[in-house]
Amino acid sequence: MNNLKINAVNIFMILSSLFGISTVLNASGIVPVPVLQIPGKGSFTLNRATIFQYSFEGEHRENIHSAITRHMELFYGLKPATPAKADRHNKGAIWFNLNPGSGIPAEGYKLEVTKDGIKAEASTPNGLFYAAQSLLQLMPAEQKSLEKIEIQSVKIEDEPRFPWRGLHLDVCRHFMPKEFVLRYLDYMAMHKLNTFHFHLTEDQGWRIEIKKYPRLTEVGSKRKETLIGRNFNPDAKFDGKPHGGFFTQEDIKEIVTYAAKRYITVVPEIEMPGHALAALASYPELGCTGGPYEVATRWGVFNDIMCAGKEGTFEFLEGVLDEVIELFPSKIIHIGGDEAPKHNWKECPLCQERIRKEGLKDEHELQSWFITRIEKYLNSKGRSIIGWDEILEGGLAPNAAVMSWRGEAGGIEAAKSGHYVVMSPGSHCYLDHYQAEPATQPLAIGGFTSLAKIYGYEPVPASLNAEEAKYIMGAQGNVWTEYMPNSAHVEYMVYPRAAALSEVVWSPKESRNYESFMERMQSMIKRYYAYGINFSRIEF
Ligand code: TNX
Repeated sequence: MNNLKINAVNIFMILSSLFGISTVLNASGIVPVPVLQIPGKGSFTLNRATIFQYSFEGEHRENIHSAITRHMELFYGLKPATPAKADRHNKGAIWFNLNPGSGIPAEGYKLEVTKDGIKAEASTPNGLFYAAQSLLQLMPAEQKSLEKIEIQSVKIEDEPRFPWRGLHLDVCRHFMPKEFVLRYLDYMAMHKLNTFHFHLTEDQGWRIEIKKYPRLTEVGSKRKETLIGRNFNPDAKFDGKPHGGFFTQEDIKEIVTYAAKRYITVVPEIEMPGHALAALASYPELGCTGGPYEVATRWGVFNDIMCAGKEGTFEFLEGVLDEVIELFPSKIIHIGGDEAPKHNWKECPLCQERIRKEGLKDEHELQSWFITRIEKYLNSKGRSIIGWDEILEGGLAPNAAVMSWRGEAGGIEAAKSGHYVVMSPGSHCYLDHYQAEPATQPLAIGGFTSLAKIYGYEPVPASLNAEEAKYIMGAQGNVWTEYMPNSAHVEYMVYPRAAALSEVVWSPKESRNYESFMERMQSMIKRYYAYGINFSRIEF
């Protein structure tokens, strides 16, 4: 993998100096920028008669071919013919060659366009899917009816820098319909993002049907009203309107299948022990005080969390997780772990008894014990856990990965102790933060993460040595929806910033260049128009 990268980067450098950097960087308008692109002479003409051939059949062929068909129909009203099987490239054809022995790294691909045809090669279907995404970006970005499409000759060699290229969505603070989640996945695929972090449970709403615990959705998926304006405004008013919604297990299956066809892993997050008021409102016996509790109507951090002393809490969580792992094939399950105030645990006789019995030092160690117990359970089912960086407090569960959000310190500590890490620091990766001067923007939670700032993010901290750096699985953009009441608003906050993130996690560090990115984004923006994405026009 590294060899290919080093060679590719070297060739890239040589070409850059020969032709002037922008010629090479913009050989095509592809975002995220590929590892290597060598422009060729002439072009290939694609028309209705062009045949798409594949070295393989079955569901992967269907996934790749239908991604191409959908795009070509929507953009040019040109529907490619039914795919055919071929073991070699035929003149005039577009050939997708799945070649496990090619030595191309997982998710990587080669793509060659000449006047005689197009060849894509990869060792995995994922790689061919990304070859197809790049090919679509070599086609005209404008949506207009076309009978033939000219594709400039080019040779591309490409592979992602990181295996975790994540985008998160909080469907709890504001529920988002299934149709939108599916579109969200489409846009991720277009940017070669491969991990969808689905934040499903919160204080303000429980959004996944669990058959064993029906009250989670009967009670926990609804709140009676929602705060208007900022959380910390003491005069804040409420809108008086009930808000609710949840995904049935059938919906979840549909989302997971849809994602898989786009080579996206859906990582579900079930929050524990904090951010759990909706669960407590449904089953008050899960809390230390026994309630009553109410699904939260304002934002923030709440003292009422799950009781760590009661066995019933673990019976409940195991019951929930049993259904979750049936629905989500992801090896990694997110167990939350953030923002769990220890106030109630300090007062609760059962939590205190647990601390004594288990020989724990304090409530932080109790949280660590809690998470480790859940980790053991999930490990026994063949899954592993990731949690927010608070799970480091009181000792990290032995096999846990860490999602570093309060800056990078948690991620650095975890990587240094041999734990896998996803970087998602609030400073650079929070897509709920303002993207421009707040006075010009709709209300947001705060912060400031411009397009250029996220583009400049470097997921591997300088303080890690090469060995430790291997534990950085990648980075992720987080989309908390306290101040995003609907899907149009989510799109406004996410695009084009997720495009900048895609280049951070996919492209070689050396190839990143903001000017080139902005130039290439001109084409991407045209695609956003065609797809009807409500992107932010601040920079465009
Ligand atoms: C902190 S990030 C939270 C979320 C909020 C977010 C708002 C994290 C692990 N916890 O519950 O929605 O800040 O930016």
